[in-house]
Amino acid sequence: MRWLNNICLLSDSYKISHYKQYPPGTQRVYSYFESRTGSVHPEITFFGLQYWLREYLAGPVVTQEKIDEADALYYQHFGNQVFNRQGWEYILKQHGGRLPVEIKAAPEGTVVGSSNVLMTVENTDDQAYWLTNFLETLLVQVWYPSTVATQSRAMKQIITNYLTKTGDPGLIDFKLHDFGFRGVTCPEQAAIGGAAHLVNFKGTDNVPGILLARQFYHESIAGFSIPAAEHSTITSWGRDHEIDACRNMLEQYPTGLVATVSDSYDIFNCCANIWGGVLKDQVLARDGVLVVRPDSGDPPAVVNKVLEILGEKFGYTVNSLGYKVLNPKVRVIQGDGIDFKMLQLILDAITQSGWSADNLAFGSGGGLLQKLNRDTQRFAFKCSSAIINGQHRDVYKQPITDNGKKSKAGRLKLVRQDASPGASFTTVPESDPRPDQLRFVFRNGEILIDQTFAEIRARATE
Ligand code: AOY
Repeated sequence: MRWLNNICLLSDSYKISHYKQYPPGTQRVYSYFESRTGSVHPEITFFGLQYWLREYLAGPVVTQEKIDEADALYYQHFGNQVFNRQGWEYILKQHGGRLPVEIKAAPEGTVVGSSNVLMTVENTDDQAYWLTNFLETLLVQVWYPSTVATQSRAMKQIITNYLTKTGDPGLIDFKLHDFGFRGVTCPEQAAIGGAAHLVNFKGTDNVPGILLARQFYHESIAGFSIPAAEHSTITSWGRDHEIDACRNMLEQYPTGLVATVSDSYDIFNCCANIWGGVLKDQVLARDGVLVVRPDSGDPPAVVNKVLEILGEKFGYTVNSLGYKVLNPKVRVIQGDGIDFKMLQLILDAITQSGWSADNLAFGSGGGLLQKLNRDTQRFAFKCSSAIINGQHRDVYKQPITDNGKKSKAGRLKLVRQDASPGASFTTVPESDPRPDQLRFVFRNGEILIDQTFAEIRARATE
């Protein structure tokens, strides 16, 4: 980030005041991050921490200029001297501006049942007891890539189920394409959410997602795309010239995959009389695949009808599973209205009509990157242990007004339930003899583990 790079200013305002609020003699604050029961998906794909560590927390991040800037800003913001200038100057002088905390985390790409510990944070210098939870605000933002990866993986499972039942599950990598760049709030969010989706898939139009995987996870090209039309490139030819726009697509891209949005005026006419009519021979002669994109109407009904028309015009075969597969020169992509629920409705509708899921790919924008929030998987960061005057203390909350908000107590580890490699995870006290699956990723300003996108992808498919 060219700005928003002063760590003293990257927290909620109230956290500035917290250093005075812990009990006297507080030396260590130990906190953990979890998804408190999956209200939507029961398993979390943990992803994105390495971006926050590298972009915001690694190296000497505190300078005298930043402290001075924060001191002045907070004086105005609170109308009082609330800022912990001494605390930050201590980090600058004693630690060269490096953050005296250590962070353990699940390996990225790990799929963990909800209500397990995913990360722990603890200060490494008694004077910096206040720093652990100061970092909550930034660190909890990992909820976003983790929720995108979780939701994208759930959609992958749905599509895979239908491919297995009606076609070829080997096609899964390109079955859910990221259309979401325009629908998110800023390029950084596009990058983070886009990379999270690429943990599970390889199709994307979200270029920043590729950039994040390249810059922070050593993957030179994590996602792929193809030439494709938008409405302007079709409608600018004029209402009576849709056919010329379509012909132009075939001529400009004589080989390979090419996608054309086909609902500018009448998707059914375009399928029957343009693609399957005047241009049919050209489509069949093409050395590649034409991907027809409907983009309006009730998705299950429209997709079904488009498959029927294309089947009638271009022909189809019946595969060994008994499902119809279109002539290999034509396929369909539905990118309008796709979220977790709609995916299921469309796949169910086409299966009922005897069409293999092989015929269809999906695009998803808002449903993939924006239709979610921190409560989708109920992510939270809470203190569970402290050392006060040399004494360890278990720390937790348990509100009578919502027992679901109860937090864990003590120092935690994440273990496999049993010795088998794919065994599910459970959270136990640190004293448990089983090996901790959390690994130290950060200590005193240093990043301790460099995870690659390839290993993260492999973990997410374990
Ligand atoms: N892209 C597959 C390649 C991408 C897109 C991007 C918003 C594509 C469309 C397509 O076929 O049709 C952002 C809407 C569509």
